[in-house]
Amino acid sequence: MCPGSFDPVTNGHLDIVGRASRLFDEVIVGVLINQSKSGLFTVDERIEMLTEVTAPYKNVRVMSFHGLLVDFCRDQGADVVVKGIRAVSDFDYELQMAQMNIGLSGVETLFMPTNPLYSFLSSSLVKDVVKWGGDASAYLPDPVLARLVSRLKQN
Ligand code: COD
Repeated sequence: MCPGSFDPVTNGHLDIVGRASRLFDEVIVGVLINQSKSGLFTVDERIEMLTEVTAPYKNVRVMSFHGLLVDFCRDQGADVVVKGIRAVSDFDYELQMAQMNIGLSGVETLFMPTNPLYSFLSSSLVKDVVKWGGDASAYLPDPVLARLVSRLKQN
């Protein structure tokens, strides 16, 4: 299970999903439906983009979920959560979540070190770069960049 907000998916996310797809028979990308936080893209749009950019990985499927990640993992029969760690700053919170999740249900979390090319990359940072006219082409898959540019032009 590779969970997240993916608002939108970046090359950092994609790198983790691609590497997970080589380690596991089946990978689910779980997009959180967060009622208390509206994103730039709807959950359906995020799923569309994720489905397009993960198409080369034949064992990856994209789904949405709400509520607890561990419940979604149980429903889908997923017993490992894969998370990317960008820097030490990610680790504190990720460790708390991993320990809570194992306490709640026994689901294991596997931490993967980020590709150094993407270690500073986040969805919010790329949104800001594109909003102010910066070049984010190294950080987003082409179709995602195109949709982001068009969405931010509308806003
Ligand atoms: N390089 C590598 N990996 C990256 C990068 C990058 N540049 N950017 C992000 N990632 C990875 C990280 O593993 C990250 O966790 C994941 O991608 C998703 O990133 P985001 O930013 O899209 O998503 P988040 O951090 O908002 O997602 C948080 C979750 C949805 C995973 C979390 O809130 C959750 O599990 N919520 C469900 C409710 C729940 O169970 N709560 C209790 C938790 S203990």
